[in-house]
Amino acid sequence: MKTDVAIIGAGPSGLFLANLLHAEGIGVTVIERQSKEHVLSRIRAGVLEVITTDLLDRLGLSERKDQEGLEHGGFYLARDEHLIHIDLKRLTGKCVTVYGQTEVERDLIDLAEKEGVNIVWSASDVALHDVDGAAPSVSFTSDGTEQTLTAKFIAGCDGYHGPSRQAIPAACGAGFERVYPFGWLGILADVAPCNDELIYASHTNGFALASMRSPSRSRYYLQVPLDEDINAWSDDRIWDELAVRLGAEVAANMECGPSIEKSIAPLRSFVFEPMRYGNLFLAGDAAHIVPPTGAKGLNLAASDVTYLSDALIGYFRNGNEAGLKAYSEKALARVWKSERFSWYLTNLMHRFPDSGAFEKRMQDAELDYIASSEAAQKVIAENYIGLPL
Ligand code: RFL
Ligand code: PHB
Repeated sequence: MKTDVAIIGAGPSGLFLANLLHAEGIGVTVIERQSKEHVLSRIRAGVLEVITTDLLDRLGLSERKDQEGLEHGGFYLARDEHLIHIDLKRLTGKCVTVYGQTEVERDLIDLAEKEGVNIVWSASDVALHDVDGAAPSVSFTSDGTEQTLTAKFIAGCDGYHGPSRQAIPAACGAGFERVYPFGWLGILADVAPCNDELIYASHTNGFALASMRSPSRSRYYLQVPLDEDINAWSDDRIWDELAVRLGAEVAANMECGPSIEKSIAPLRSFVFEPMRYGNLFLAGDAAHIVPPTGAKGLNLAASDVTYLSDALIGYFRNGNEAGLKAYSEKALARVWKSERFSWYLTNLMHRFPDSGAFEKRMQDAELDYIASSEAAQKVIAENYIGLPL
């Protein structure tokens, strides 16, 4: 098998890239480890920046997003009972869109299937070969048959644990990492959201987030210790703890109900530099991870893929390699700023097990400052709606 660009991974990075390149007549094959059903059952990000909704619009995928997505002109930071409104619309002129990653992936898969993009689901033993040579290839097993796909370029869109980044020799790159001493317990339930905008709450017991997927589906998170057993958290215990951390006023509007999904995700900041090795280009979580506090993970995948698709289109249209040469530096400049914001918001809003009274007062002072300063609110707002490409 032969193609122009072999794409490893059918998450948002791989699916966006495949559709953008295919629309320009560039040959792509996507190789995904999981089944389509599994990919469409994963509950992940929920907040889209304008650059991400723009990408959906560019692919002609506006309809369902415009109908079902919720435009949010602001969100709240909460400390104990006190709410600080960050008015995104007034401070930046822009909104974010609440539309789940699962829906984004469903739209991208439907489009790919309609347009005849080749996606190999449930591929095993995926391995990269000769990525810095003249004939890069990807080998994999599909339906019990070993296959090899040769390509001009390989796009590593296979997330943090995928094989692409591992194919780069240790001497040719470096990872920068911070692992946080806690995770987020997430719960999805078919109940009306407690508020019309998201609430990020800092509480002595730990962080909590009230989010949503639709007017009848809510998504909540609780900071929990890293080694927490999910079985220790019955639905009732989760609702009780959310009520405590979100405060009485918010809790009065909180509807409780049976969970549809419940899981614990660890929090990590990670960046790998550079995002290119030979003919291999990394995009999305394969190259970087952010803690979810700033809602940046999916949006960074969208910015990487915007840069990478432009660069590949430039190459295949007129042999221009300038975009490919600039890709890593350009993508990393935006990645590091989103890393900084996600790290900042995580530090501001969570309880750290080794922090004492001094650190707590620093967090309180910062939240007080944000509450009283339009300049501070604007800094948060312009990072939250997403920095320009
Ligand atoms: P993805 O979505 O992880 O997709 C990578 C794809 O590669 C496949 N893969 C392989 N394919 C072939 N061969 C192999 N050996 C492979 N190994 C892996 C995987 O099956 C998968 O389909 O990366 P991508 O496309 O870069 O997209 C990034 C986003 O998914 C990610 O940044 C966000 O979802 C992060 N994230 C969140 N971000 C937010 O902004 N807000 C959130 O609330 C939020 N919650 C989350 C999250 C990530 C989570 N993960 C990864 C466990 C919650 C969770 C649980
Ligand atoms: C979500 O709805 O899953 C969500 C929203 C905002 C975040 C993180 C997760 O910062």
